[in-house]
Amino acid sequence: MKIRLIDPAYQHPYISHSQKVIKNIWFARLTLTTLAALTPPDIEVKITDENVEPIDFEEDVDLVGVTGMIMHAPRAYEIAQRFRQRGIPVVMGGPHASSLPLEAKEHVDAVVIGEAENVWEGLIEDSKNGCLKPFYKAEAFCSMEGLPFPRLDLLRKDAYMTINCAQTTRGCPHQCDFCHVTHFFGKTYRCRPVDEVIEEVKRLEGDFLVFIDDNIAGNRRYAKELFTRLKPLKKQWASQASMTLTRDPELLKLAAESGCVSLFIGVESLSSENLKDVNKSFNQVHQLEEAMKAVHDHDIMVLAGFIFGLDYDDEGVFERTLRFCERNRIELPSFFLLTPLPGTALFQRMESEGRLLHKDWSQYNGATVVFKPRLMTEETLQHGFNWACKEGYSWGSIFKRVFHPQQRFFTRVLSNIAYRSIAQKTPEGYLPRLSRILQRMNDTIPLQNTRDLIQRVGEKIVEKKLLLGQKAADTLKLYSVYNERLKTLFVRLEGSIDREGAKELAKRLKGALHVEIQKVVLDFNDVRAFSSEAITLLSRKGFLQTEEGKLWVAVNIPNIRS
Ligand code: B12
Ligand code: SF4
Repeated sequence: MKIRLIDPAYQHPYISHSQKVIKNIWFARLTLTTLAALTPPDIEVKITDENVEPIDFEEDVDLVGVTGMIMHAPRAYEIAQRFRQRGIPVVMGGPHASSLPLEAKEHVDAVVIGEAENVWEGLIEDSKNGCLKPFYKAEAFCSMEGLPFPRLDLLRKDAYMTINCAQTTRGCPHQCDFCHVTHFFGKTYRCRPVDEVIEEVKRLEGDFLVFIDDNIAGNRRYAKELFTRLKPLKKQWASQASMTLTRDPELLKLAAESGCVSLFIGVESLSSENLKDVNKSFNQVHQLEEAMKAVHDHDIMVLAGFIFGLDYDDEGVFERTLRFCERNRIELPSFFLLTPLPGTALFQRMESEGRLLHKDWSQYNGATVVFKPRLMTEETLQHGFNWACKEGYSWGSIFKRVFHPQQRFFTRVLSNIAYRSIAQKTPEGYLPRLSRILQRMNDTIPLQNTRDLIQRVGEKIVEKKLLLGQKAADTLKLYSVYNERLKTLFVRLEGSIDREGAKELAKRLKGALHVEIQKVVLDFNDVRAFSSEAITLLSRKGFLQTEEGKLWVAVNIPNIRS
């Protein structure tokens, strides 16, 4: 019996990669090499990754297996159709088919839902006997012990940056709403025996490998043992980890000592409201800069993932995020558009709110807007994203992020050049019109005279003196968000306002006016101390109107008369 396993190419005008790019930055997934390893030895099995070589549709085979992420689905279905026209049965598995098995079944003879380890041999037997079932789903997740080593020998070694890939764990202890891993593996996080991983790594040629885990440090005890055992092998490795790794100095040090040279870390957003909204509050915004520094201090390169289009993102998010990357010298920023993947909590929410624009899966690629954003129009989100991708890999930005004395300087520059070649293919975008304004309106204004401030204690009660032991904040913080759909700028003030602070605030508010903005809502609820002069000044300038229908609408203003 002969089996051909196929990884469909993603055919898109600018997101699909050229052979050169694949050679420079891609590593091979372990999907088909794992399936091949699970195939009984008496069966001839071959792999075609259509990204690097064409499919022979005339080949004489008995069974075709196709995999695919969401945006590969249309191409996977085309491939299936071509083989089925010749009477060759096709089976499909992978993230997309596992989420939408009924849809996949319309195009193939059999669908494997979830992991293949416990069903693949049986499926092959059924295929031999001409009695394929429509669906195969293992009753439980497979054991992580004794997994066969992936058949890397079946890949075209010269086509990728590396084919040296291994997996140490499956799943992730977290459950971020947008992530498919949680849907696929449920709440499980399973680790392979360290001995087996070490044996597999030893067999890999060369001194660099990629652990394709979703979160290599999800179980600290396991990770510590793994890293300790990796040390003597003197390999260099890259992987993915959640931010929690950066908070464990011992683990981070061990990772570096064991050869970790780069980590993909899902930062996702600089807004704690966004992170909370997608169940990712364990990324703590106030610790982000420190976390990036901790990774850099161990000379580990950071590939930071950011998502644009979350519900609390306004049009200031693109510039803010890019400046964060530059300030924190993030070597390889990776920007994605929020993409609701079928099966995820995010998809369910977007669908129930009627916010999905369509279900053309080929567009669900992380670089095309496929849903209605909350605070922006689709156009603004798409253009802002395009701008960030291009600007993030402009020479100016690369210079700010990587040009300073550090180890592996050339590796950092070369990877940026490779990423730049992809970023340049992004269609033109623009920095949204209000971006600059929003940067100034999300800032901290230092105060000059906090001694005479009146403390605000409750809704109505105001005391002339500060409460015992309490000190008025010596800054005024501005948090602003622009809702493009409502054409309204919301400004939340936090801290204290003295006369000078009020003057600066008034200046910024006037400067924020733009033809786009039809209303500015000023919220004083979190102003804990103020001077009456400050309030009088703001009132005289017209910022404290409370009537609806005006340009300025103030809410929760301190009551200076009580
Ligand atoms: C490595 C990886 C990558 C690499 C891929 C490199 C390459 N050469 O393609 C990189 C980093 C480039 C990448 C990019 C992206 N990725 Co990715 N990636 C992964 C990752 C971490 C590991 C894949 C892997 O090797 N797994 C190990 C194998 C053994 O597991 P498996 O693939 O699931 O296969 C098992 C079963 O699914 C089943 N099976 C799978 N296929 C088939 C086929 C048949 C016939 C059968 C019988 C069974 C079967 O059997 C296997 C053994 O049990 C997965 C997460 C994960 N845990 O799988 C995400 C994942 C696949 N990626 C994902 C996404 C979204 C992307 C991006 C779109 C991200 C983005 N927004 O840009 C891009 C798209 C890139 C592209 N153009 O193709 C999602 C897919 C979700 C979905 N529903 O489609 C995943 C699940 C991650 C996530 N957080 O949600 N990715
Ligand atoms: S931490 Fe990463 S891998 Fe884990 S659920 Fe969240 S996004 Fe997915």
